[in-house]
Amino acid sequence: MKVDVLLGLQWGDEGKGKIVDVVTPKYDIIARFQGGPNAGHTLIFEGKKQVLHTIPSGIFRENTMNIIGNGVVIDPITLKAEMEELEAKGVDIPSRLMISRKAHLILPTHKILDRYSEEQKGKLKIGSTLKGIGPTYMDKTGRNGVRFGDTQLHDFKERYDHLKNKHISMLGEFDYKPILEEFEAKWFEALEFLKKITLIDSEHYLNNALKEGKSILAEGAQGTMLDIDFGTYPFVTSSNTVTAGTCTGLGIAPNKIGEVIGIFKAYCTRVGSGPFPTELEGAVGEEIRKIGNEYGATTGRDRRCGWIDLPALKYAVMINGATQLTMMKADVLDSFDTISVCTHYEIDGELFDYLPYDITAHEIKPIYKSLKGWNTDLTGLKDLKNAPVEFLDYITYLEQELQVPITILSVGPDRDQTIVKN
Ligand code: 2SA
Ligand code: MG
Repeated sequence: MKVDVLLGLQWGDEGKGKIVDVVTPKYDIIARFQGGPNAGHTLIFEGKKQVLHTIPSGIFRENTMNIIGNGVVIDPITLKAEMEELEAKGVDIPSRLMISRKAHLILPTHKILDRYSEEQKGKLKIGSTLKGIGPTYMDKTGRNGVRFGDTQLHDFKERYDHLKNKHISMLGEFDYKPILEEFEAKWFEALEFLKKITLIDSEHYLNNALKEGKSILAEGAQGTMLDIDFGTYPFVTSSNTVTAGTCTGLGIAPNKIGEVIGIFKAYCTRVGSGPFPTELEGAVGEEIRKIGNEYGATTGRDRRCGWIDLPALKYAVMINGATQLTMMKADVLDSFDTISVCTHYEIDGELFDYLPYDITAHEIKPIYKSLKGWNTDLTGLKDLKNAPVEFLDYITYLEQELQVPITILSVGPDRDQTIVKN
C-alpha cells in the first residue's frame, strides 16, 4: 500500500477540508503532515458548517483514525477548544485521534513573538495568522523546540521555562506580560485536558499500517504557493506544504507515495500579503469574494480574489507531481459572462510562463485568454452529462494545459455537491 496525498495547488483555501471529508470513506487513516492552527479547513454537511484547524478532516467519519504527524506544530489551547466543540457534537475524539510525540508545541511566547515579528516588519509584514507558526518552526530548526512527547518527561517544566525565558529576552521593550498572563495558565490546563489523547511514534504507526494493507491519506494545509521553499518567499508559511512535506512530516519514504491529488479553485484567492499576479481589486474581485464567501476561516480576513493563474498552477503540478486534480467552487463563476484565464505573465515587456525569482521587484502583468462563461446554475449538477458545454470546455482546456486529469469537481459547499468524473 502507498500513501495518497491531497494538497492545495494555490495559496490555500482551495477546499481541502471538504474533499478530504468526501474521500475519507476510501481511507482507514487521515494524517496531517505540516502547518498548525493557522489552517482553516471548512466542512459542511447536513447544512452545518465546521471549521477544523489542527484536527484532520477525517474526524467526522466513524472507523477513520486521524493522525497529527511530527511535521505539525500544535497549540494545546486551540486544539482543546477544537476538541471541545467536536465533543459537544458527539464526536468521540480519543478513539479517533492520535498525535506524534515528535510534533512541536506552540508556546504562548511563540504567539507573542509572531506578533512582535509582524510589528517589526511594518509594511513588509507577511500577513501571518499570528498563531505562532513561524517562531515555532524557527525553534524546531534552531534545535530549541519543545515537543509533545516532552510533556511526559520529568523536566518538562524546566524545558518550557528555558524556552519561554529565551523568548522573553528576545522581546525587548514589547509588552508581553498581559498576553502571557492571559494564555500561560490556559496552556497548561489544555495540556492536562489533552492527556486523554494517545501519543505515538507516528512514523512507525503509519509504516506498520501500510504493511497491514491499510489505506492512508495525507492531508495538506495552506497551499503550494505558500511553501517555505517554493512559494512566493518571503510571503509564505514556515513549512513545506508540497508533496515532499508528507515524507518529512510523517516519516513516509518517497517510494511510498501513491496518488497525489492537487486541489485548485476555478478562480484564485490569497489571504495575507505578497504577490498575487491575477488579483482583481475592483468590482469583479468583490463579486467573487461575496459569491464565494471568501473570508479567512481562521481570522475572518477578506481573501483577495482573482482569476485562475495557469503559470502558477503548472508550477504547482510540477513540484507536487500531481497525478489527479480536483477543481473546486466552479459554481461561484455561474453568473459570469466571460471567464478569464491567465496563461502568461508579461514582465518588462517579455512573456513568461513562470514566476520570476525576485517576485516583488517586478511588475507582473497577467496575460489573459477569455473563455465564454456557462451562465447556468451548477449547484444542482449531479452528472457531467447534463453540464453546459462551456463548463465542459473550461474543464477540457484546463486539463490540456495542466496535462493532468481533473477527477473530482465541486459545485457547492455540501458533501453532496461533488461530482466524481470517471
Ligand atoms: P502564518 O500564519 O505565519 O503561517 O502565515 C503566513 C502566510 O501564510 C498564509 N496562511 C494562509 N493562507 C490561506 N489560508 C490559511 N488558513 C486560514 C483560512 C487563514 C485565515 O483557511 O482561511 O483565516 O486567515 C492560511 N494560513 C496561513 C497567511 O495568510 C500568510 O500569508
Ligand atoms: Mg482554509
